[in-house]
Amino acid sequence: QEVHWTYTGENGPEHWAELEKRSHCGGKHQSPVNIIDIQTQEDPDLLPLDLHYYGQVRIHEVANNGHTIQYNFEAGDYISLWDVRYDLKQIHFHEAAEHTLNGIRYPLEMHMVHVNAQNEIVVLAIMAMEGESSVPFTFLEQYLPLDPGETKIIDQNFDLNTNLPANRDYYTYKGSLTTPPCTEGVTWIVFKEPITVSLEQVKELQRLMPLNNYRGEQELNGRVVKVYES
Ligand code: SG4
Ligand code: ZN
Repeated sequence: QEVHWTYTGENGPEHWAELEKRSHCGGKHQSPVNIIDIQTQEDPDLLPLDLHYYGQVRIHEVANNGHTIQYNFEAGDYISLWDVRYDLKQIHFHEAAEHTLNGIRYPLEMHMVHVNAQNEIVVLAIMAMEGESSVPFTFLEQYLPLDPGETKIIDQNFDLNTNLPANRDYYTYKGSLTTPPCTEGVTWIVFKEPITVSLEQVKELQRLMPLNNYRGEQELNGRVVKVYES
C-alpha cells in the first residue's frame, strides 16, 4: 500500500498495473464492470441474500484515507453465502459510481466490504440516486469533513438495514478490488435497485469526500453477470 496510486494523472488507473507489478490490476477478472440487463443470466442456484444485519452494529470510526471516506465497524453483522459467514468490516463510498447499470452511472456507490475466516472478500454494492433524503446518510455525514489522513472515533450504533433498498434483487459476478492491488477472487453483489438520497445530500457528500474516486469500466473477458430476481 506504499505506492501513491491516484485516480488521475501519472499514477492513475491506466498505470496501476505497472505501479505494482505483483498486483492483479492488469488481470482478466477486474472490477468494476458495466452490467447490461440483456446480457445477464438468471441462475436457479442463486439464493435470496441472507443478511444478518441486526440494527445494533457499532461503527467504531470514520477515516478519510485520501481515496475515500470509510466507516469501520466492530464485529457483529454479517452475511451468509453458501453457509459461509462473511463479517462486515467497513463501508465506503465512490463518487461517482464504479459499476454502471445499462450504461448509467449513478452519482454515488456505497461498498459494504465483508470478509470470511479465509480472508475471502464479498462486497455488496448499493447505488444511490437523487430522490427522497436518506436518514442514515444524514447520520453518516455528521462526522464529516475529515482531512486526508484524518480519523474520527464514532462508537455509535448503526442500523445497516435502514440503508438498503426495499427490493433485494441483485447481480453477482466474480471480480476484483477496484483499487490497487486489484486483488481478484472478490465476489460482487450489486443491488439492482438504488437507494435515494436528496440532491442536497449528494452535493454535501461531493463537497466532503474525495471526488471522482472511481475506476473506469473493466472488460468482462467472457465473464457472465448472474442475476437473482425474487
Ligand atoms: C477503498 O479504497 C477502501 O478504503 C479500501 O479499504 C478498499 O480495500 C478499497 O477501496 C477496495 O475496495 O470495495 N472498492 S473495493 O473494491 O477493502 C479493501 C481499505 O481498508 C481491501 C484500504
Ligand atoms: Zn469501493
